[in-house]
Amino acid sequence: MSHLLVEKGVKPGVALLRLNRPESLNALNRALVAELTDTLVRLDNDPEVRVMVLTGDERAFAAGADIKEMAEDSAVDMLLLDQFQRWDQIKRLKKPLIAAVSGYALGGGCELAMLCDIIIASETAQFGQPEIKIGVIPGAGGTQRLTRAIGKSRAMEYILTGRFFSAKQAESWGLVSRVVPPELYLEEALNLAAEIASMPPIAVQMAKQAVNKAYELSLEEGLHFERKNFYLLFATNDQKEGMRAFMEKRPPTWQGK
Ligand code: DAK
Repeated sequence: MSHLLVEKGVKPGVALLRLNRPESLNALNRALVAELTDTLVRLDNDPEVRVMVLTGDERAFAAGADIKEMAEDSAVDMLLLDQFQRWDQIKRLKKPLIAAVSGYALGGGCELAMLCDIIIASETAQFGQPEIKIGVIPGAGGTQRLTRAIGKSRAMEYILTGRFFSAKQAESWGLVSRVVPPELYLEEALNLAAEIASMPPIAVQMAKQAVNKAYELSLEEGLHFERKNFYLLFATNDQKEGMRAFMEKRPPTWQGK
């Protein structure tokens, strides 16, 4: 049975993906990670989709990788399974991916949320990298992305103790964009997705790429990258349309070309 529910066109240009293993708090077993990454890559190449939203349920976004599945694995099993390649596919998506997080986002669940471009959280969200408590450390980017997002001292504190932190803390430290009441977090994420989906799609992709480079390049290299993408957009019909529509005082019609 599929543990991922996919709904295309939930708003214009928006696809919604729901992790659906409620009996184990959406723990990410290998089958689910494979289905999730295959689906994300497919939607990334689907012209009808401009923005993707990933969510779980009220109780959990995802409580981590499936501990029961990996408990008896050896280092060689881990190496041969090459799950990291799956996670890297998420990083390479061209279109924006928004996480709508309620309840637990722990371990691999927190890492999955951090792989998304934007996180909208319910007041009930709890984040953490509790891997230390089961004898390991974060393995899908947690030590790097959490540190970049909330700073070294806090990341050390939470990664070395495995303690959870709240949605409010995550918001005040800049890990999430916004915290909203539990009944609104998904709607808020879908509305944001619809707003982004109404923007010129190539410019959206170029902007996403450039913002992501801010994490990886020096300022000089990042500015250079931004400039190249900026020039490139002057080769699109949408740039001409956007600027002409402004001068003609009418709304633009995007072609995605
Ligand atoms: N894996 C498997 N099952 C899980 C699970 C998990 N991560 N989290 C919860 N469950 C299951 C529980 O075992 C329980 O199942 P039954 O016992 O009823 O069969 C069910 O979900 C409900 O959970 P609880 O009964 O524990 O519910 P509570 O409300 O009492 O507690 C909790 C909620 C979230 C505090 C607790 O379930 C908990 O501490 N869960 C584990 C959290 C955790 O340690 N997460 C980090 C896992 S390590 C990799 C990439 C990533 C990773 C690894 C490799 N590669 C690329 C190779 C990531 C590693 C991790 O995430």
